[in-house]
Amino acid sequence: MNRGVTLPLDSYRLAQYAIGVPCYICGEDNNHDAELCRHCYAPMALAHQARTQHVLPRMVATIGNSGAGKTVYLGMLLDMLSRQPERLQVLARGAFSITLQQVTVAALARCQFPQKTPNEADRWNWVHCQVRGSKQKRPAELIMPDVAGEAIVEEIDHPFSHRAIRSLFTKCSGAMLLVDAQQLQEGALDQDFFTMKLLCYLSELDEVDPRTKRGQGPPPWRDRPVAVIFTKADECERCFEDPAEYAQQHVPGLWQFCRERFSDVRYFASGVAGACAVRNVPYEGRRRVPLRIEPRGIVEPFEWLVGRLGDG
Ligand SMILES: Nc1nc2c(ncn2[C@@H]2O[C@H](COP(=O)(O)OP(=O)(O)OP(=O)(O)O)[C@@H](O)[C@H]2O)c(=O)[nH]1
Ligand SMILES: [Mg+2]
Ligand SMILES: [Zn+2]
Repeated sequence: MNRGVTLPLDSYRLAQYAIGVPCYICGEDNNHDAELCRHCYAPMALAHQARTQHVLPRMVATIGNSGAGKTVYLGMLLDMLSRQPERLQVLARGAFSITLQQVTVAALARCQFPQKTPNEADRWNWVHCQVRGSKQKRPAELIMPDVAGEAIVEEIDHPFSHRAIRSLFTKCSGAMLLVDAQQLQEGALDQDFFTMKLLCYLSELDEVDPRTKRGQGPPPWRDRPVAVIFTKADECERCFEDPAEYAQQHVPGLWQFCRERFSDVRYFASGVAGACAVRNVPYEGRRRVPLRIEPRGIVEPFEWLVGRLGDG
């Protein structure tokens, strides 16, 4: 004998999949329960968080060649700010926003530098935080990813190869451009070529972005604040004395380009290690390790940039 049973139909759940949730970074639609955007691999939490806020988060790009020191700088910056609330108050939004600080500090505490950022976009660390400067009335909502330098180079050489990077550069309100002072000291020209290519790429983005032409979105690149930061300045003290003069002498191409095409540029020097040594690591070869951590000039560039972004 068959007994009648009532089975609830869960088909209403499918309705949720009919409505796409746009990714905050690239703007493409995703399912409501996606963790990462299926187009650019940015965390979808950014889109969900942005929808619940009155002020739309703005993006700050940290740009630099592979090995320029982006991960070390950003991780250290977030760690210092979370411990010194009197200068800038920073509040992380979402647990994923703390991973970068955690990974960097854990490595430095073991007297190591963090691993190179993988080239795959789904493995990048994103930080979404609320920042309030001492002179600002309202806190700013900022999104700052730590992307791989190699991916930046690929996107510059082959536009549209990395969606997240292109969207980030198109939409960001300001940038921190990291230049490896240690390499400059050794006379390598890579940094100057990389930064000139990058600045060309950025200024061309304005020409292709219809929102800039219509006066929507962030201002054209020429008016966005750019903090040029000489990293690893602990290896070359002269950099701290006058970073602008150092730029003029060691990266003349960058200096000239910034003077002609960008109106809001300031030069800084920063260093995280007090002293470094070279260690032989099995199967890896020679690796630089920090002997002590003495952060200098870390907060100043970011403080300047947040001040330039204003309350808007
Ligand atoms: N002396 C000194 N060396 C540093 C400093 N910051 C970074 N380095 C060195 O630079 C290397 C690269 O630093 P990262 O922060 O991983 O560089 P990155 O820009 O994130 O590189 P990608 O992840 O490949 O894009 C480190 O492994 C260190 O050897 C610093 O403040 N001082
Ligand atoms: Mg990195
Ligand atoms: Zn996306």
